[in-house]
Amino acid sequence: LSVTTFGESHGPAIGCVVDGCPPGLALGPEDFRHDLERRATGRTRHTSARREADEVEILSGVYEGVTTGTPIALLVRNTDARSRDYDRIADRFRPGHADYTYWQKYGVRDPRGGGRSSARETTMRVAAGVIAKKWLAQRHGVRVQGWLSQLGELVPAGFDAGAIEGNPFFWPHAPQVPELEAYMDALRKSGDSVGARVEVVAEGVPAGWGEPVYGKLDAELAGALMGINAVKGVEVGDGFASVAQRGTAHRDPIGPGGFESNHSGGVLGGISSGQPLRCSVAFKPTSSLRLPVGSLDVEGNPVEVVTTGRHDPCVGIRATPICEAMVALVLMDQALRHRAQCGDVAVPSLFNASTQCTTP
Ligand code: EPS
Repeated sequence: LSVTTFGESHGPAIGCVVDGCPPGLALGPEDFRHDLERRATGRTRHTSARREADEVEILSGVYEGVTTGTPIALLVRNTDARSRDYDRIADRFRPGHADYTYWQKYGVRDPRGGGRSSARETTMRVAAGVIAKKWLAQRHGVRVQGWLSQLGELVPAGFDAGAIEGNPFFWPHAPQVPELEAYMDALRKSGDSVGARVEVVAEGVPAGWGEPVYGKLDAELAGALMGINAVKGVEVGDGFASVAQRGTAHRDPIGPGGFESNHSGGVLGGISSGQPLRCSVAFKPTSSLRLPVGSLDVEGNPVEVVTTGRHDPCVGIRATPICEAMVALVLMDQALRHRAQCGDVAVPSLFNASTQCTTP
């Protein structure tokens, strides 16, 4: 499976091409609505006020409601771009932002908004991920669910999977939502931004997906998640907490019913173990701020940068569906690769229970 996206935040449209999806998967524009709404700006006061319709047009790869096996091209037209927000910074670089490195690399400045480095691009990752989620669910019973596991210094005081979709933060503990609202209101008023952490779990992944050396499942997940705008860290399983653990604590004992804990995060030796797959993703604070900061302009003159416009005070708030999409795309790719190489191999399960331990 391969995925690429195209388009700029302030161009006429953004899109993606998903190549390698098997034929026969039912797919229509309505399939994309739910996840694109979950990611979209302008739906609550806690994200950017830009209001995009985010309506998907299927340009190719689908005939009479099913995928044909040919490349699937999806298009979303930009309907609410406002480039005047960027006039004041068209010749200068926002500290912490990609506009400096794009300039150093290409020597061309597209002053219409964030261009390719804008979080707008993640719309198409989510759209592509919808295809992978649907295929994984139908073909393998795999379910991918994410949630916000940290907002600035706030962490969930409890966990209820049923609460995640009931609030705009994807927060798993409903009683804390008013506290999060107040936190975001104060942050927005201050003009500053904050980072966040997103957790993603994929349940129902069978043992055996992933390559053992190059193309390890965890390496592919890390690469895919790290490729999302503003991501600064990815963990699989216990991740960096493993540093302070003993082997006796980290290893997951195996009993007749399966693994008795899940510190590995569902990957051993680059191959899925059959346990829930667990990833954690760190998002940096948004760099487009109205609080002034020193920088240089394209000629090297010292300038002050103030970014006005419709920016997210915490881009991690709407990153949950993006992380889910990247996990789903990696899993679909690995499932297809596994089928190509090992489709004829049948190894019976050692375990006498079909359910696996889901907690660390
Ligand atoms: C973004 C800046 C804002 C956000 C945008 C991401 O848009 P604009 O370029 O119009 O100021 O609204 O996010 C989206 C439009 C989206 O759909 O995610 C940025 O600089 O990353």
